[in-house]
Order: sequence, then structure tokens, then C-alpha cells
Amino acid sequence: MTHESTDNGRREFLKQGTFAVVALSAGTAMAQEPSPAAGHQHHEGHSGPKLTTPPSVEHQHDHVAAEYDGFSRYVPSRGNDPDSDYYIGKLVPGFRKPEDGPAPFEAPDLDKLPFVMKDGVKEFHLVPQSVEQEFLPGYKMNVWGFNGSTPGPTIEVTQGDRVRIIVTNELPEETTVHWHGFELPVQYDGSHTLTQNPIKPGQTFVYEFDIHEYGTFWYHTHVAMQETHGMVGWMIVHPAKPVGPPVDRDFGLLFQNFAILPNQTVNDSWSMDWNWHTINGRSGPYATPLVVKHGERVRVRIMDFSPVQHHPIHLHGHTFWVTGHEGARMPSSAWVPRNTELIAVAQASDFEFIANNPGDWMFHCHMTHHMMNHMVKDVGPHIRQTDNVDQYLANLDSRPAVRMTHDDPGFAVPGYPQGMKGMDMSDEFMKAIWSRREFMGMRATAAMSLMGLMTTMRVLPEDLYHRVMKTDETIEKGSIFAEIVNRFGNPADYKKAPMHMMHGGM
Ligand SMILES: [Cu+2]
Repeated sequence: MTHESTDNGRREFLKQGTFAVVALSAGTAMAQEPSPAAGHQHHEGHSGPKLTTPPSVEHQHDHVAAEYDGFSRYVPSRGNDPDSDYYIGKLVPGFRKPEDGPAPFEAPDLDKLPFVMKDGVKEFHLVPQSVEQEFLPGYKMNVWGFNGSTPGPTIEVTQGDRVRIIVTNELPEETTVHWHGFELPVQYDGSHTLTQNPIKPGQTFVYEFDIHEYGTFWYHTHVAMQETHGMVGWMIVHPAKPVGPPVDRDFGLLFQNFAILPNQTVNDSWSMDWNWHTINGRSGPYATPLVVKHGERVRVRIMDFSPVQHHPIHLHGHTFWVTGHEGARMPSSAWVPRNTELIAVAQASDFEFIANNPGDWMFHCHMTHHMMNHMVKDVGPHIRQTDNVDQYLANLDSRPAVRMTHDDPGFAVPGYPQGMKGMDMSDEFMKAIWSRREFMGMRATAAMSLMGLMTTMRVLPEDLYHRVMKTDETIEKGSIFAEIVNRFGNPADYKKAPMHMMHGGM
């Protein structure tokens, strides 16, 4: 711990893990969604020297500073002293107003499970059932989940709540639901036959317990092989007493693997090979990007519910602090700065970082076989089967051209529900990808690099964030990315993507 900060109020707040002091020292509360007209347009088209702190943004968020012991929330930086509270943004607070409480949890592409208050209890209805989940546009799989999706809808509660979860089994076989990690009365633990009789098809079982803890939890079937079909969902518990530093965004990405073989839309639970990879029930590029504002403090909770495989999750362009694992937040003295964190089956890790580096950043599992579905991509010897070494060596300046087509018999699997050799990206497919506002302004070729367990962390200056997330302006492909290069990069060296790249033939 260092003692260089002159802002005693903030330091006390950070030490005590309460918002009370910073609320007093904050002065005028900043606007949560400032108007884009408030002075951010002056960078438009700028291609000069690199910018550091946007003064207008700082002006609006006057309860937080831009600089902390050499760390800036607006430019890549880490500070000088690894023991500083602010090294790599460690305890740098977000913009969120303390009185607004914890940032709502956002699991892209998943719904939240609604509840009603009954006698002081939050009552939920959860329905295990067969669901049709669209992993990619046009690729509908018959898997199992809850309330119409896999993962099921997110249960979001607060420490101290009492919950009643009414589970009605619509599966064609018996099940139970386990509340993973909770310290609850054993009869509600959901351990199939160990702690309760199975819930038979059509029957209902009511789970009711107090939430003592906060952190990253989930629910899942406790019939082991049902897990492989997708029977899981988030159960996020916010702390009763806010824990600093406040984050502006609280995302969750739930990683799964499935084995869905030729001519099938049903998962093979006996498989040890997994060809479909999903984040919150979708594969890249259909997994919706996470979009944040430049300078925000961001939390991402990652959870691995794959049957047998682990995921080293890597974020480009930033260094994050690992602040917690499944079920608990770590004391800040135990936080670890990383850019890749290995998350094993049934484990979770919470990342926190200041989004101080604008851009569209890859956020993905680093297992090469998880970075695409079906473990195939058109590179290397597979697409050069008709060539031989002599042809390559004959002319070192000009190698044999690669035939960029999908008609190579090497990967023809009759009836396979997806193009085995690369992903067929039809016009309809691409339309579905680009119809989401979170994708607007990304490079025209962005979808081609996102497959399997890959998504994007988009860090946008406030005015660009507003254009993408709040307006219905027409945003040309690549325009937001190019503007970020203009402001923060080297536009002289930047080439925009071809607008009509071969989607099916690349
Ligand atoms: Cu992986």
C-alpha cells in the first residue's frame, strides 16, 4: 500500500469498501448518460497527434479522477509502483454513482428470470425443458435448458434475500436443480437422490432458502449427463453492502461445448470431442459483443460449464485484475493482474479493468480448437492437398496459389449441419450478424475472425458509444473502427477492410 494520494476521502472509501465517503466527496453527481452534444464532437475526423484525456468526459465525471499514481483511465498505462492501490487501475473507481447501487448484471444474449415478491420472498418459476437454441443464424440445435434457452435465464438477487424457486419439470425424464455454491439447508441442495427425490416429468418441486453470500454463482441440473445438454444458468448475487471500487459494467460470459454430429441437431452426451462452442448460448460471431465506454471500470464474470474442457480466456489490449472466483470475491491483496486466465470446468473468474484503450478487442478462449466450430479453418496443408513440396521449392518467389473454395473433398461430410470447411456465411447469416447494434461500425471483415468461443470487447469513446448504442443513425461498416484509429492510432498506416470479402469462399 502506498500513501501518495492526497484524496483522503477516496482512500477511505476504498479501504472501507463503502460508498458513503465518496458520495460526500463526489460533489455534483455526474450524468449517467451524458448527451453526446455535450462536447465530444470536436475529435471528429481528427487525424493529428494522439489524444490523452478527453477533457469534456472528465468534466462530466468530476467525482473521479483521470490519473492515479501514474495510471490513466484514458490511455494505456499501468503506473510505476506495483504496490500502489492504483497499479494497472487496481482500485480505480468507475463513474457509477454510489447511490445507484451495484451495476446491473448483463449476460449478453440471455434473459433475466423475473420474480414476484411474496411475503418478503423473491419467488421465481424455473422450467427445465427441451429448447431450440440458435447457436448461429440458421443453426438451430435441439438442446436442453430452462425457460426456453440454454443457458437458462439469469437469476439476479441480493445478499440477504430469501428466494423461492418453483421448479416444474417439463423434460421427458426426471431431474433436480442444484444451486451451485450456496450454503443452504441440505434438503434444498438439489443433489439428485442424495438430498431429494427426483422431480419426475410434469412434477413441481419448490426450493426455498436464504442467500447468505454474494458473488458469481449458477444453477444447473444435478443429473450429470443432463449437464452436457446445456442445463445451466447464471445466479448472480450482489453484495448487500456495496463493495468498492464501483464498476460501471458487470458482464457475464458462460462458456459451453457441445457435440453435435453429422445429420444431427441433438447433442451427443457420450462424446469426448466437442465441435460446437458457445458463449451464453451462441457461437462467434453471433455471440454479441460487449460494448463499454472509454474509461469505464468493467467487470466480466467468466464461467466454464463445458463437459470436460478448460478455457484459457484472453483479453486483448488490456490487463485485468482477477478479483474473484466462483462464489467469492478475493481480498484485494490477493488480486492478480493477467491478460489470460485459465478457467476450469465448473469454475468462474471475475475480471476487473479500466477500459483505457479504445478499440474492438478480441476476447476469447485461447484453445485453438475452441476458436472455431468443428476445429477447422482454411489454413495450412489442408487447403494445399493438391500441391507438393517440389512445387513450393521450384519458385521461392511465387508459391502455388491456394484454391479458396469449399469444394475440397477432404472435408466433405454428407449431411453435416454446417460447412465443415470453414463456416458458410450466407447473406442471411451476415444480415443477422450485422443487424445487432453492438456490431455497428466494426470492420466489414470482423465476423470472419470471430468463431467458436470468440467475442469482442468494444471500448468506445463516449460520443461513438452513443452513436452505436443509443441512436438509429446509419453507421457504415468500419466507420467506428476507423474513427478510433484516427483518434488514437496511426491513420496513415491503416487500410480499411474490403467491403465485399468472400464470405463463403474465404
Ligand atoms: Cu476453450
